[in-house]
Amino acid sequence: MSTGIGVRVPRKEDARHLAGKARFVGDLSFPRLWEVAFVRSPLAHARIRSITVPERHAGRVFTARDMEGVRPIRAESSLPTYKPSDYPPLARGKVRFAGECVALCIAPTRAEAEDIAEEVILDLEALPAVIDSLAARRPGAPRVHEEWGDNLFLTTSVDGDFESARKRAAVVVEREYRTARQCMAPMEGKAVLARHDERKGQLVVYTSTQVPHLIRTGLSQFLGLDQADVRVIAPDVGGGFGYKCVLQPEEISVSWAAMRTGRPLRWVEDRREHLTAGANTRQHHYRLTACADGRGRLLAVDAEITVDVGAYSVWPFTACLEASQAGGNLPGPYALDVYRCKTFSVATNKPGFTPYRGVARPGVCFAMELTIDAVARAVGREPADVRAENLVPASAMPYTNVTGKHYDSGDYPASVAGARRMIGLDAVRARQGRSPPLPGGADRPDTAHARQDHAERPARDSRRVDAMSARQGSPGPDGRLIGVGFSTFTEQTAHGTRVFGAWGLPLVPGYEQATVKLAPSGTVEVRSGNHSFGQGLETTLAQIASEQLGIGVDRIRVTMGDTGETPYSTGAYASRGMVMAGGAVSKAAESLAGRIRKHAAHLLQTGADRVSLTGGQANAAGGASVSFEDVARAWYLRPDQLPDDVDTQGLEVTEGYKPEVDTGVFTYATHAAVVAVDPATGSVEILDYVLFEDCGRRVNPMILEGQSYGGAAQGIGTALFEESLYDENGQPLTSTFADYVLPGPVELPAMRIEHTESLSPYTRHGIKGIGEGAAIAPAGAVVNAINDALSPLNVEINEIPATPRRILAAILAAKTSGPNEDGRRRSP
Ligand code: MCN
Ligand code: SMO
Repeated sequence: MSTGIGVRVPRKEDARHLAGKARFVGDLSFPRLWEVAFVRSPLAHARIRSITVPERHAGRVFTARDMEGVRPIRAESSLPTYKPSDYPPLARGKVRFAGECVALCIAPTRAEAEDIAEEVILDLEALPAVIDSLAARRPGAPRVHEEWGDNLFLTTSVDGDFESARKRAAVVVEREYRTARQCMAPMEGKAVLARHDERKGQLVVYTSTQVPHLIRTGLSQFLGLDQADVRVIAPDVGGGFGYKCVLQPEEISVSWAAMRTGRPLRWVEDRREHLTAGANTRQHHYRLTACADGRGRLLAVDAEITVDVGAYSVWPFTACLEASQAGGNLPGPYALDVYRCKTFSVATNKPGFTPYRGVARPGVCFAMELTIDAVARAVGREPADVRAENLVPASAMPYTNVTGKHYDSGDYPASVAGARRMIGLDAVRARQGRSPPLPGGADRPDTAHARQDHAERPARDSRRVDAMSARQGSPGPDGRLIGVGFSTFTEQTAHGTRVFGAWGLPLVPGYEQATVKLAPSGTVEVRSGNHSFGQGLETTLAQIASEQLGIGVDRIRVTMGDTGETPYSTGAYASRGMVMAGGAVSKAAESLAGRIRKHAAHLLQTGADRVSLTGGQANAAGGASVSFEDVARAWYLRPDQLPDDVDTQGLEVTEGYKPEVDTGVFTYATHAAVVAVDPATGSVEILDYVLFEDCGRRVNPMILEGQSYGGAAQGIGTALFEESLYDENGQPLTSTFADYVLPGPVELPAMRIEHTESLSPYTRHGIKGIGEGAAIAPAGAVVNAINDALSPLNVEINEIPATPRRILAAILAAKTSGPNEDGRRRSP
């Protein structure tokens, strides 16, 4: 049976995960290994007057003063308005967020190290903190980096003739949107173990990362070491979601302390550290104005986007990445002629911003998709129709949009049609007793039409139909309101050099390399410097090699995550693994297949072009065959069987790869949700959820579905639950999972997924990335559904998460103060 491209091969890595044989940083052990605990700042903004270490702990506590010669993390960018920040791994002079590392304590156990940390005395002079990103933009706001004249890491702008488009518009929709600060909450937090290898004279760092080679580059840069003297190994990694694609200060300080003490040292992030001091992401604010004609066709969009970047810029992706992505991606899948945008990347006294699955696009998708629905309501049409009519049509592909993004292939409107069919839009509308909502509160349901035969709804799951019919109507018998919402996006994946270069990053990723080898035993080894941390790349890279070499994945060993064993790679992020590492493996495996055929041809006494590879054998056209083992044995152990002019390149190939056009390949999807909102409590239940998506050629459809379920689950967390809160002094308020609410199986709907395959013309096998995609659309779909449900109450939610508290507050405000001038009460 084939185990090549398109086959639902069970994940290779699961054999060890399910048997408890996986090894994470926390599982490693070395003689003399000690553990690390950090003293972290209790204040969000303060000058450090002194740090006092009790005499009895001398040699077990280190501060910035000890780390002579270690450079602060500094992510440079060539963008003209950008200001880099200096982020010392242990605070120097000042602290700029609550939770910033101030001292590193070591002891045989974590508990003992924490006891020592408790006894370190910090004398801090509190400074006023700046917490709100809009307030931080105002002149006179306290400054996070005193030497700057303001709190702006970066401003960007795109110009367009918005004003003349506005004059032509039949409707103008103005909105303010907010997305919450969030964290990623992977099962395994950050973890790093560093030791000095005496024999090799090498610093060896085991770290839970998506980007081992980048971490090596960063460690050598900031510790002042030659890259050859650093080896980074990412063992099993329990999820990353972007959090682990940047260099963390703890990676530097633990590495430094291991060299200083000559002792293996390990730090494992605990949940409180993760929730309060580690992972901060997603927080955007939008002012958005859209102009449309009387049918809802977009004429122009104007946006001001503020991203709350926190105190420091991460390396290497900088404080620029999020807002640059937001500004460039807001027009999304829409054919828009006029676009004007300003972005502000603002420093505040919160932990620095890390990329998170979808990078900026969950925010822009939310803002744009709510705007599309608002335009549809303004013109009194079905949002799904208005959405589909505004999308770039398939006939225009490939299409370069208003911000210069080059969409390679696809049929975006067909994804709306697909999601519409899957969710049964007409049946939901019939059940609601209203056709598309009308503007200005005129869309009250005609309750006479509220009862419908639910048999017409084409749902597979009869329990779901029952749940819907029990709650049908508007409001239904249980008082809940039903709503349906859509959300469409196109996502640039596997960005190439030009795209990263345009963001001015200190490193410009682009190509990828892979090594593929026929081992002496006749099995295949694949080596990639990319990493597999949950997304299944270990299996899908093997599938690509299997496709090219005609040997089963059970006989292919994939090695990743170790700079000592793999070719350089900038690593796993930007949904680039399958396209880039997959492309490199494909190319290297193809070359290797050619060499195997050549060697086999000698053994088979035929021409290489008459040899094919299947089932782990080289088969001559006439029927004779030799096994890969025979071929390997001939080359490695019995070259006397091969002619004198044998190709001495051998059976190990390293190839580099980048797509033919390297501006990224665009995956796209439409999600749709049906929700029931209880106007008495503000609670939301997702009754149905569908995804209709594309990622070009699917390598492993089963793994992909897992990617989509997981991504959508995170997106639903963004939509309804997750929020990292800080008080006005910058004190984190969500420090446990009791306060930071993650969706679990009870909150998540049973999702249904359909795939279409719009092959990319630019990549090997037509593959596009998809690892981030499903996290992008849920907030748009779910909140559009909530707003559809609440439309009889003239309530519109424009802030996420759409918690019961926010929904109730908006309903109450609509009741007490009536609708806004355009007939709706909005939040915020
Ligand atoms: N795949 C496939 N066919 C395709 C495309 C992808 O079978 N045409 C499969 C591959 O197994 C691939 C996976 O889907 O590994 C994701 O593909 P890709 O889009 O190439 O993304 P990467 O491999 O580069 O993974 C990174 C991506 C990102 S950027 C984040 S963030 C994210 C994500 O993947 N973090 C994840 N998915 C995650 N999944 C898990 N379980 N854990 C994370 O931390
Ligand atoms: S946030 Mo994913 O690592 O690009």
